[in-house]
Amino acid sequence: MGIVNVTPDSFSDGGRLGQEAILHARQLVADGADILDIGGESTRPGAPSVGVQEELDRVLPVIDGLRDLSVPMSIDTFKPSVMKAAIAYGVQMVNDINALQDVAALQLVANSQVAVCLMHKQGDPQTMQNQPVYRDVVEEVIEFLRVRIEAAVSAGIARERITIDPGFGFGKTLGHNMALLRELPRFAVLGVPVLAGLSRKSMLGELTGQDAGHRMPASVAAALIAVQRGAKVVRVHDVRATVDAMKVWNAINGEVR
Ligand code: HH2
Repeated sequence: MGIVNVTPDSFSDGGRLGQEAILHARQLVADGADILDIGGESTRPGAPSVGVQEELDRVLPVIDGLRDLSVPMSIDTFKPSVMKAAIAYGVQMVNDINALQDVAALQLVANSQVAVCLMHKQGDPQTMQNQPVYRDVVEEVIEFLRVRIEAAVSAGIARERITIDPGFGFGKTLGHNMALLRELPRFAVLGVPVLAGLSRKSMLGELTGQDAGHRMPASVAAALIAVQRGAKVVRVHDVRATVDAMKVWNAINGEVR
């Protein structure tokens, strides 16, 4: 899943709007992305919130400009009205960092045919990194996602439409993030595909000492570890480098003899 941030302020790649975002998205597909995740609001820790109209003005022209591509598009938003407009424009997936906890979002997705990614977070982007506390982070995140899957299924969303995400960096310390990555295979108990978003995140900065612009090698390593531990989708900025790493992983797993 290639990240298309149509924002002025995303933590590592903000500043591409309109036509520039469209060209960037096309490059990600040429690089091997199977899904494009389009977002119009940064959710980095402390990010200011964006109004609905502004978010729509950012993402809809980009979705429209990519309609001819064969890869499915996902809308990265927690706002029901943005989901609704993006679905009308043809996106095939809703990526909700709020895991459809807003009833309007739940109903909207239930009344559509689109896929959905349910992500865990503790708190809100403005404050989530202040002091995240868990009794047992892996158990609590699995339990949260189990409840959200059940809520989605009860609302009429078939299990086959659901992907889950532990939400790396969303209200988690380095220790919490490492525990989740280490124990990612445990998420298989939920019976739906796992998506992992580790790309350029501050946990990788903490481990390597690199700023967001220099975290590509660490991001590729993290994506590979996530896939080795069962992730079916990795949400990344550096598509070509990640695809190359996956080719090596696939070869060693028997695709090349
Ligand atoms: N991370 C970000 C945004 N959306 N969605 C899912 N499902 N999983 C994630 O880990 C995830 C996400 C934050 O990263 P990014 O889009 O690179 O930055 P920003 O929020 O600053 O635009």
